[in-house]
Amino acid sequence: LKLSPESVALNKIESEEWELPLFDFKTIIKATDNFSQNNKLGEGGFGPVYKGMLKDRQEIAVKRLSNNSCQGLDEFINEVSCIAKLQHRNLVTLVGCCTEKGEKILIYEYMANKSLDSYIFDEKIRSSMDWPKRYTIIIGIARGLLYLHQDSKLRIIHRDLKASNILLDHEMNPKISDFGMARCFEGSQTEANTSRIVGTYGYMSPEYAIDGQFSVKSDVFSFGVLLIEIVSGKKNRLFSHPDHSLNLLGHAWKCYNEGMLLGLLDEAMLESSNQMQVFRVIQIGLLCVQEDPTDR
Ligand code: ACK
Repeated sequence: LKLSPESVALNKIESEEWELPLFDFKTIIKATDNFSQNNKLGEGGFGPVYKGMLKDRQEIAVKRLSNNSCQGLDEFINEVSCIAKLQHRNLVTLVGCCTEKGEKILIYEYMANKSLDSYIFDEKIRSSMDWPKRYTIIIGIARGLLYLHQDSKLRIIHRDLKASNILLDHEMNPKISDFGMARCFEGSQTEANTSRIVGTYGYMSPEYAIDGQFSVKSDVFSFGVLLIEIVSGKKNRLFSHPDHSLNLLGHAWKCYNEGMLLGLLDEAMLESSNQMQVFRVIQIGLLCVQEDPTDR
């Protein structure tokens, strides 16, 4: 019997290696009321997301991958294998999955306040986000990212960090979501090259957008763009095309020091006036995306 790589990967997901509950299709259907429009939360990159509830009344988000692309299956396997091993208060928790009947379904904790995207780019809603709240969100994202990069045993590069992939729970705590494009580094590996560039242009570092080279630094670049967006409320058009990024920024910041990032953010929070805090956060955002001054 020769198993296709696909079925080997699925068998792996179903084995205990991932230590995740496998839900049967009936349970999922029931939980989501037949995947109806009524409980659809939205449309993600790989298919619709529905709201559901488990037997113990825990609210869940059910991500159902569209069945028509094998690209979807790769991403599904990638997402499960990556996130199943992760546990952090600033990462959306994967509750379980289902691979029955050719389905590829991921079950996540439900995030009551949707994505950061809807808060920062809507002027009316944004005015309800005061500075302490914005800082809590910024620090939370930084903590989640640091966990991915260094605190979890794996070194994970998210590769698609952006406002719409930051979800907010009922207390407005931010959690990084969508690991479909993430890559795990093994051993002493610190960077990789790919010919298949995935992610979102506005947030991509030049070396990744142009040469397909990625590392923790490319995530930090995206984090910098995100910081500028949270502070300014504007989608960063400056970086919306890779050529622009190249012309305007040259090489992305090369001297990323993981410990430094949280320290700088903490310092910014200690500033005495709101105005100074905003200024410092903009500085940090720019530092994340700017040319490395020591690289000349
Ligand atoms: O901005 P949103 O309302 O938040 O619209 C998108 C949509 O599904 C497609 O990604 C929402 N979504 C994704 N995952 C979750 C989750 N775990 N809890 C609540 N909503 C979610 C996302």
